[in-house]
Amino acid sequence: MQTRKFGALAGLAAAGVALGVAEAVAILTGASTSPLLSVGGVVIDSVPASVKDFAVDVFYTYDKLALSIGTLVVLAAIAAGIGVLATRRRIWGYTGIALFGVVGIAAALSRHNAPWYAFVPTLLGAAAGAGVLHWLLTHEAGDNATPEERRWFLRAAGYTILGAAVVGFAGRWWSTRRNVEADRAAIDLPSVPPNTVAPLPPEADANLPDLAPFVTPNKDFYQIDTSLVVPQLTTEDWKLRIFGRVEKEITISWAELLKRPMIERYVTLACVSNEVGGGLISNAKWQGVRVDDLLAEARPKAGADQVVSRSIDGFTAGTPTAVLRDGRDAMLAIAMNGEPLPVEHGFPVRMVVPGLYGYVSATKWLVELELTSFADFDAYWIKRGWSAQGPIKTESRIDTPRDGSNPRAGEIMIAGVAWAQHRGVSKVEIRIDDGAWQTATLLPVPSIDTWRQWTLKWAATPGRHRITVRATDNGGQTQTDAVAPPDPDGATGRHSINIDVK
Ligand SMILES: Nc1nc2c(c(=O)[nH]1)N[C@H]1C(S)=C(S)[C@@H](COP(=O)(O)O)O[C@H]1N2
Ligand SMILES: [Mo]
Repeated sequence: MQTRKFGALAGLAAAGVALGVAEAVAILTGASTSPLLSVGGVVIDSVPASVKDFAVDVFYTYDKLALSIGTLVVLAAIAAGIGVLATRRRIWGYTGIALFGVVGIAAALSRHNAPWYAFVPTLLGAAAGAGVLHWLLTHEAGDNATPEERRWFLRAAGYTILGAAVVGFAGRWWSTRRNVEADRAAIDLPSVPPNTVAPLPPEADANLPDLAPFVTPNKDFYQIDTSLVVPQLTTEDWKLRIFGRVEKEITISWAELLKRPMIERYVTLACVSNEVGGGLISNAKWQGVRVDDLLAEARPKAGADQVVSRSIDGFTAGTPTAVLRDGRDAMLAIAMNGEPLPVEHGFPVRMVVPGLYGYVSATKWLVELELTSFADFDAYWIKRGWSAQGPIKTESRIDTPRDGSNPRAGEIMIAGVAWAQHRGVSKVEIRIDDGAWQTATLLPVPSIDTWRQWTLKWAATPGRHRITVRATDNGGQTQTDAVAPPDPDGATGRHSINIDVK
């Protein structure tokens, strides 16, 4: 075997073992101490917002999978290079591993709430990697090796890489799923007093194929967050601290939260990154505790015009204190569509605020509410150039017929959703080609805080047609046709589709 190939394999084996050991140790010390996850987290937090939008656009919510795979490919290439160098001078190999170690340790220690022992997984991983490199290099099967030695080496390197990969991935999977799913399954949701339950009008859903259902099933609910693996927070470890510019600091445990009065509401969440016609919007029934009650107990001081909600992973959103206290159903949600919050959607507790985009309100894995001012603190996306104020814009979408489809001539149903959370949708209009705006039928809704389905029957004539939608909210504002991108405070424009009627 050529020395170069041998070196590359040895480098890969050393890196595989280093990562495998580090990930296995991180099972004990916590996901936040994993070098892979903390380096990934640093990358996510430091890429410019424009690149991140691009990633969201291109990979949708698979952006993090793409990031992980990309990282592994780059790591493998560097590891192979280090291995090759190590066959020339061994010290270069150890130096390469040490540099990786330093990067991993620096990243782990820099993470939000990093424990003092966050360096341990990387240190042990790097030591194991160096050991493997040493071992393989002293059993050098380079140019003057016998065929048996070569085969032995290939097999040793192969098994080492495979073993490390299996240990690493199995460990990561096991450690992220362990406690929390069992904890979640054991939860007995407190009942909601009947008079606080938001009734769902039976006719809210037209039940048309291709039309987004009025209530989005949890598994189909859009997901956006900055965490590489979803934070795992048990109800036992969870507590919420309300502090900052308040008269009375409050800390609440899970048991105490469950004892408080609960409400249940349908609220449609929307992401500011949603493009016109896009799918980063979903509707669910949330159960939780009113935020205004808690704030009233904490008594915000004068000038505390911003409530910063902070996640266990350090994400922050800044919400106007006035919005949280204006009587709308802002809540600390513990359940989504009748089950405890799915881990991806913020288990055990998240914020839900009707009328505001998620990036300024909907903090998942919530652990802190800090009363401060907009002048004093910029939350996660504000630091990256997005608007500090994020009211949801009045928008609408055509779901059926599908863009580019070929429906048969004759009567067809055009249908979609429209939203203007906390103002409510008062009218939806449809235009076929350059015709007049026709008023669509609005389906009933439980409140002004959800999206609203709409339908319009149309006698489709053969040929190409363009269908455009616009909504008007209860404030009398009609959705603008001025096209704007999502950055900095939400996309505008009108959704239209092209069809070819047969
Ligand atoms: N901890 C945490 N909470 C978060 C985010 C995040 O990155 N981290 N993203 C916010 C954004 S931008 C949106 S749009 C909503 C999405 O909530 P969902 O994933 O449950 O749909 O969560 C918000 N809460
Ligand atoms: Mo978002």
